[in-house]
Amino acid sequence: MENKMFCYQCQETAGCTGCTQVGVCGKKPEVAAMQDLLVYVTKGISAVTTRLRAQGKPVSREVNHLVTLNLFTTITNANFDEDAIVARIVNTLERKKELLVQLGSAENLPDAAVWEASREEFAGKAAKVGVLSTQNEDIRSLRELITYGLKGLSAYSKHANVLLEDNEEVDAFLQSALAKTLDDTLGVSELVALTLETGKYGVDGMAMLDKANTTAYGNPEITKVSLGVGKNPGILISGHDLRDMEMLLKQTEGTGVDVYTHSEMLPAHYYPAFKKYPHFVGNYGNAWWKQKEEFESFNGPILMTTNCIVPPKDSYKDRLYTTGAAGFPGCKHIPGEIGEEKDFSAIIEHAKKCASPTELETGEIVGGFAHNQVLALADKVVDAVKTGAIKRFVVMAGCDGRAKSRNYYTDFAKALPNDAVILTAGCAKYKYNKLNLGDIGGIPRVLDAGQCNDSYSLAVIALKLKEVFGLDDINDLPIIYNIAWYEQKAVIVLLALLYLGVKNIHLGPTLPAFLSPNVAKVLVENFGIAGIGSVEDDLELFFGK
Ligand code: SF4
Ligand code: SF3
Repeated sequence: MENKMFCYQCQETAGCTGCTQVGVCGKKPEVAAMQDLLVYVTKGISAVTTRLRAQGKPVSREVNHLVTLNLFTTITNANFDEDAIVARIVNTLERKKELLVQLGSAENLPDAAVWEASREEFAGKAAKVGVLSTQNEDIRSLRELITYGLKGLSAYSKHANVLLEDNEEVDAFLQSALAKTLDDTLGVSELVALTLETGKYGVDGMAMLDKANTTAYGNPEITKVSLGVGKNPGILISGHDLRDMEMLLKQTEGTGVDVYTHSEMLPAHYYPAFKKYPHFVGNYGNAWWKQKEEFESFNGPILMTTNCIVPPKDSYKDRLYTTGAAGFPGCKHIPGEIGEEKDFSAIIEHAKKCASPTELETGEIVGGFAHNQVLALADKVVDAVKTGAIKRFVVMAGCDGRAKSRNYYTDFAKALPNDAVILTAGCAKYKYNKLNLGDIGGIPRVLDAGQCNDSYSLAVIALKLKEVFGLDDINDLPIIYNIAWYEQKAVIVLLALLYLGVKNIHLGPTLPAFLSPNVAKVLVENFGIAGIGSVEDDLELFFGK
């Protein structure tokens, strides 16, 4: 069958090789094509900005934000709206034209940097610039690995940008790296080096976001989050954007409408600034992939601030709103640029007409173990390690997903020895955060640092423990890494960990399809990256018989 599209950027890619007819995620070929073209023109404008910087000319924040928002828009499950993506291509081409004038000469710039066209030509061009346009499979693999890492970095940068934090160095790197993925003179070794450098900027980007979040909303602290529901109508907010969270909480105050978090927004409960709202009730449901059932029974409107959107059922499509990088055709999009106050009144009025949520479960879960909170407990943790009460930490951060094979993570968590503590972040936690795995001397056996970007916290904790125990190598700590991945934010987290020198990371449920055999070999030989096996085999591998 002829390929209508080619995308292999996420873990659920068809047949572990590539989606070629339609995305497993629901992405249509037309949307995939426009995403390919958006990535292409974003690489093009990045080649221009990189040249401008080399000439000592400044690049505006607005252009930096355009680049990151473009990439964020193409992340798995963020935006399915072809018109919105086309509008971003058109806007990027216009901005690029202005920048080319500033540059003066376009000599030796790649095609992506000088290409311009009308809307009618987009589809034809898109067909020529997708992933498969790079013939050599190793170069393709590395270019995509870097591009996906940069997509993740863009998402995290954008979350910091909305809190008015910027890092010109990160943006300059991001754009120069994008431009390098167009450069046919770069071979495997240069691109491997660029991959690791991307990890360095991943650390910087996550540090910037951590600073932005904690400056704006305080340090996450131990928090019990209710899983039940109240009697008022509610709004469910999903995704990762804490600035949207803040605006929604403020605007719903005193309206009689409650606010619930979904999936990756759960950690919002851990921040002091959000705890003060009495109508911030709890968390509803589980990870992103269960939203078809759970959004139906929520009964009220849902605000998607980022990925992961599952194409909605008709039964609740009119209740689904998007904002920021997120989009879905036919669903209302709430506009608002960085620095602007968004107007959520339509969602609030909508909620008032809806029934209260149907209860899915009761009880509570505990979280809030970001670096500041864990370091506040450092003495207790260090003691527990010294006395042998805690023998191992197991980092099980990352993503959740539909694949049945992900039950491995539930079974693995259940089967862990009682003296092992799970460190987590991201939506992967929903595989085991309601199992009641108990505590060790008051330290819960599942320590949730927050969203996927808060994996940064886990690195800070590891580095601190290394210091406390006087170790030279981060790999001498009693920490096992068994990470689940799904989309491209997990890629930047992985590259960041590699940059920090972490070895022997296990990645599942399957290794990325975009790793060619040779690139996978480089990761295995230099970093000990491995997949997962059966729970029994892996327990034996990690803990011995
Ligand atoms: Fe397929 Fe994943 Fe790409 Fe969607 S994002 S089209 S599921 S590879
Ligand atoms: Fe989840 Fe999409 Fe990755 Fe932020 S919301 S971790 S999958």
